[in-house]
Amino acid sequence: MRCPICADEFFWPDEPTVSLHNAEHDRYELVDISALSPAKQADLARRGYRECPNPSGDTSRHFLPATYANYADPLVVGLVGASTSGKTHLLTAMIRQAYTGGLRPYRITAAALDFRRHAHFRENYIERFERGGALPATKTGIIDAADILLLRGPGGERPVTFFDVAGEDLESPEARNRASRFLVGADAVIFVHASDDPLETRRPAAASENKSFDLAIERLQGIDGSGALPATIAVTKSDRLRYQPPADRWLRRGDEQVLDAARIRDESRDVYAYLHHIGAGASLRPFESFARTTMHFVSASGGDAVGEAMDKWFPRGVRPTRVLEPLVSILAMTGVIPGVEAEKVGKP
Ligand SMILES: Nc1nc2c(ncn2[C@@H]2O[C@H](COP(=O)(O)OP(=O)(O)OP(=O)(O)O)[C@@H](O)[C@H]2O)c(=O)[nH]1
Ligand SMILES: [Mg+2]
Ligand SMILES: [Zn+2]
Repeated sequence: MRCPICADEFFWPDEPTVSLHNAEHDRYELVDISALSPAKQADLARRGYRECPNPSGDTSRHFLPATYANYADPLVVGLVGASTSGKTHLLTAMIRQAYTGGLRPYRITAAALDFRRHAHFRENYIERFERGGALPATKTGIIDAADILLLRGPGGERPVTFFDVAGEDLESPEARNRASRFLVGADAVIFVHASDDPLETRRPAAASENKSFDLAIERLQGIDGSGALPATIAVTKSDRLRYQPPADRWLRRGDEQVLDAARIRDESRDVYAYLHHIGAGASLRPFESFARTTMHFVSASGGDAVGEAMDKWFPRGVRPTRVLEPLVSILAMTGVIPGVEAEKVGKP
């Protein structure tokens, strides 16, 4: 199997042990479960971890949920976008909504697979976001996943690992940048472009350059079969476009309740026209580079934050809009949402 964290392939031995996290000492302890009843074994496996043998040794020690290898077809989804483009807010709003039943129209439920990782994500991201606090910039040099969920639905059970690293690392041309290595194991990519964002990204909105997209595409193209990788472009911070066609009409729709490939194609066409019109042609490169792509207008917070650098908040609270649409497209293109309609998503 392939480890979702370090992207190395390794053999997962059938050992009767799991590592349990000891919170008091903040360490993992190896427990032999062979003498326990099957019910207790299953319970400990659900709560326990397995250390990745870390074959290339290019990552620090890391642990996977002990049940990870029980699932046949795990997914790794990465976010790519410039620094302050809105990746972390979008991922937080997306995972939050997936948890609160947002994928119900597709008969998919979401649960934590990695309980410790999810508890951390909940406390530090979801809860802060729900209180109307802006989230801090992601630290550079992080080579770890944000969260690992288990999605259950008509397509079976699929673990989904999300990567959200610092835009600065994604924009760094340094060869073999460790933080962007997740791309090597990615099954799908969410490209994040901030609409109307000259202030925060410190570049004119029209400048047709998108280093993070270019570098990621270049890196992905070095991998066999990467052309078939499903990708979606999320134009986030679209709340700033809410009175502007064509974004207004999509934002007003709110969350969709059915999968409709033709509607997704219409939205993609509108996003394409928008990006083209503002001269952000470079942000359309994923569309040209991958066989299956969709594009969406989204807003994580629903409005601008106020305040200073480390202490920013959303004065009217947060109102995520259409944040699940990029994820739903990815789920359709990766078969997590099965069926004939899903098979049409992202195709011309
Ligand atoms: N108006 C509006 N502002 C947003 C939205 N999402 C994020 N922002 C603003 O954009 C800033 C940056 O967002 P982040 O999610 O931290 O961006 P990032 O891409 O994760 O940035 P790095 O971690 O530095 O790569 C936030 O502090 C917010 O002020 C949105 O949906 N609407
Ligand atoms: Mg971030
Ligand atoms: Zn690993």
